[in-house]
Amino acid sequence: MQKPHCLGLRMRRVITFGTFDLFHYGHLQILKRAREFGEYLIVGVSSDSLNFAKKNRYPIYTQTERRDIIESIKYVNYVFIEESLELKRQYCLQYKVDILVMGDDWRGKFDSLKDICDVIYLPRTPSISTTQLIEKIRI
Ligand code: C2G
Repeated sequence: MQKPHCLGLRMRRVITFGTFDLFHYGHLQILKRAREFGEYLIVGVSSDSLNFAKKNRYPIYTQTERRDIIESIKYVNYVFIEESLELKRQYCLQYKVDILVMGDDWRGKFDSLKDICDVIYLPRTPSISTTQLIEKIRI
């Protein structure tokens, strides 16, 4: 069967963002489900400095390591480093995205982008987070 772009149909481009530190099952699930909304998935991996500014600590894995891990996931087509939370509109326009997907811990936060793309919040995978993993490893 021919792929949509061979038939002259434009692929639907999906974007999502995240830190993806200590990559875990919840991260895999959001990437898999985000990709199901289109044919091309773009991921913005937040920079180390953005994380430090937001949480006052650096991620366990560097942005290069986190980017390399995300790039190796089969659902992902393209990865870039997200330098600022304020640049979401610019990134969505730059990458010509049709749909922005985020976990529902971000519900409502990106509704202002609905004039340029669809905005979808998916339920988080229960009982797993980077913070919980760090706590478990510490014990
Ligand atoms: N996620 C999920 N289920 C979990 C944990 C995370 O669905 N159990 C989702 C989050 O909702 C998010 C994505 O995985 O959509 C990445 O999560 P984080 O790495 O925690 O990213 P975060 O620090 O929320 O993003 O512009 C956003 C920034 O890049 C920061």
